[in-house]
This record gives sequence, structure tokens and C-alpha cells, in this order.
Amino acid sequence: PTSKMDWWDEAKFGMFIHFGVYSVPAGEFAGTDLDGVVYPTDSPKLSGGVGAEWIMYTAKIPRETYKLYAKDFTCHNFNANQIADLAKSCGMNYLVITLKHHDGFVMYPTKLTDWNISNSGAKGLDVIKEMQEACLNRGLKFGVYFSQNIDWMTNESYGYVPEIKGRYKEHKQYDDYTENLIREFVTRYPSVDLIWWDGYLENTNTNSANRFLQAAESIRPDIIFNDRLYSKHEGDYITPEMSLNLSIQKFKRFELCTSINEKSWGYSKSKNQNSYMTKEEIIIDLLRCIQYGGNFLLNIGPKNDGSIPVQQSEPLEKAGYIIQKIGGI
Ligand code: JFZ
Repeated sequence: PTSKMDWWDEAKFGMFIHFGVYSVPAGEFAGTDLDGVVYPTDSPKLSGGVGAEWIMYTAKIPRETYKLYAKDFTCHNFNANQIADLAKSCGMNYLVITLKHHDGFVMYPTKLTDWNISNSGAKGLDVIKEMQEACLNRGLKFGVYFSQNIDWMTNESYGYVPEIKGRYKEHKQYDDYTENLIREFVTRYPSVDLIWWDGYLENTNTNSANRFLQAAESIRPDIIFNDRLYSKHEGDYITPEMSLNLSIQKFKRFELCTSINEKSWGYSKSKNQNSYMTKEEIIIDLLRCIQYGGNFLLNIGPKNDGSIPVQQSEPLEKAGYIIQKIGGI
């Protein structure tokens, strides 16, 4: 018997891509980098709120100011085929790209908000479509990261203001928008294989959440979901971000995600957010995941022109060389 999890159970290695308007400021605002930001010391690795993709929030950039970055989101050197080739050459079997991160910017030309790629320097380009086609052509499964309830561009959402974090609020209008966006997306790009939810899990209205799942599954019955939709939603697999808790992971499907730039998911030019995994570290994390039966989702953060900085492509290419040498994974 076949199950929708069949491909996922064999996937082992995938590429995560954080790409959006935050790739323009790239961790720097008003000429200063995030020197003043206090990073949590209890976690040596990356957590939410400290990466360059959070700059609108951490540097308290006003909405109208942040919107000005969109014109420099050019994607002039974005090459979906090249990125998919890189994933393939490393033995990766799937790819997950940000459709909408916490800044609310939508990476395909949606009808539902003006805050999308067609009103940016990349006007005319559909990153989601190109990436999906490149994946389809190479037999890579295709997924999208979707921030379902953090959207700093609107008061209708949860959590531009820290005080509302952790407190449940009904956001009917925003939840309707999310549901419509999911429906539009899966209708327009029906070969999507996975939605990687992310948000304030304790704030998701469970009725709304079930409508999001339904909207996607009604068009794409075999779609896979991670576990970051709401607190009690298990999803199809769990996503331990920093480390593996092996007592849990023996019993549940898991996917470890990590960024090649250990300090940021989105591209950063800040000296405080530049620490890159070596090829050895990539191979070790990958093998540890595989050994315990999980998948490893490794993140890159392209620049605003769509190119992959050499500090990220180099360790990945070198790891890919080793993986090819041993005959794949
Ligand atoms: C979230 C985002 O806030 C972040 O920008 C990035 O997209 C990342 C992949 O996901 O951050 C999280 C979410 C969950 C955990 C840590 C960081 N977690 O469960 O440990």
C-alpha cells in the first residue's frame, strides 16, 4: 500500500531556502548592523528572532520604510535551475522555499495582496513557479515555508507587538486571508508536495487552522504538513530545530533543519551573523539525522539578486562532492 509519506520517508536530505525582501537589508539597518541586539545565550545555535529575516522586527523598522526595500529585491541573478542542480548534486530529494515569511511578502504574484513580488524589483518574475518547475523537472519534491499567523505588515495578524505574543486573539480577517492565499496557491501550483507552517503556534485558532489544512488538501490530497501550525497539531512529522532528542525521535518522524549560516536563515552581511558550517559539519548533521531515521533540511539564504553567496555554496558543493564519492545517500 502506498502512503503520502512514502517519498518523505526516503527523502533523507532537502534544501531549505529563505529568500525575500529581508534579503535586501541583509541584517543591517540604518548603516549599523545588529550590534545592539542581545542574542539569547542559552542557545548556541539559531532560534527565531535573531536571523536577518527578522530585521523588520528586531530593528523596529516602520512598515513604510521596510516597503522601500522591495525595489532592490531584483532577483536579477536568480536561477532556479542552478539552485535545483545544486540540491540534486548534493543528493537532496526535496526543497522548501519561503512563500511568505513573517514580513508578509508573498513570493508569487498573488491577487490577494499588493505586498508581493510583482510590486518589487523582480516584477515579472514568479520565484515560486520557477522553483517548482525546476524541481519537477529533476524529480525533486517541492514544498513551501508559510508563516500562517505572523505578518508584521498588518494589524490584522498576530504579533508585530511583542505584548500580544502568547496571548490568544481571534483574527478572523487575517485567517480568512490566509485560507484564501493557501487556496489560491495550491490551485495555481497544484504539484506542491509539502507546506511547512511556521508562526506563533499558541496563537493559531484551531478552527481556522483546520480550514487551512482543508483548503490545501481539497486540491492536493497527498500534501504533507509539518508540526508548526498550532500547539496541539502534530502534523505529519516533527521539526526539532536545534538538536535531536533521541528519546522522542525514535517514535516520531522528524526533520532537523539547520542553516549553513549558523547565525541567520536569511542572507546576512552583518559581521555578527556570519558563521558558516563546514563540509564536515554538514556531513555529520546529515548522517546523524539519517542514522536516527529522520530527514535533514539544510538552509541557504540567497542574496537580493538571487545569487547564492560563495560562503554558502562552497561548503555545500564540497559536501556534495563527498556524497557523490560515496555513491549518494
Ligand atoms: C522560525 C522563524 O522565526 C525563523 O525566522 C526561521 O524561518 C525558522 C526556520 O523558523 O524560527 C523558529 C521556529 C521554531 C523554533 C525555532 C525557531 N523551534 O521550535 O525551536
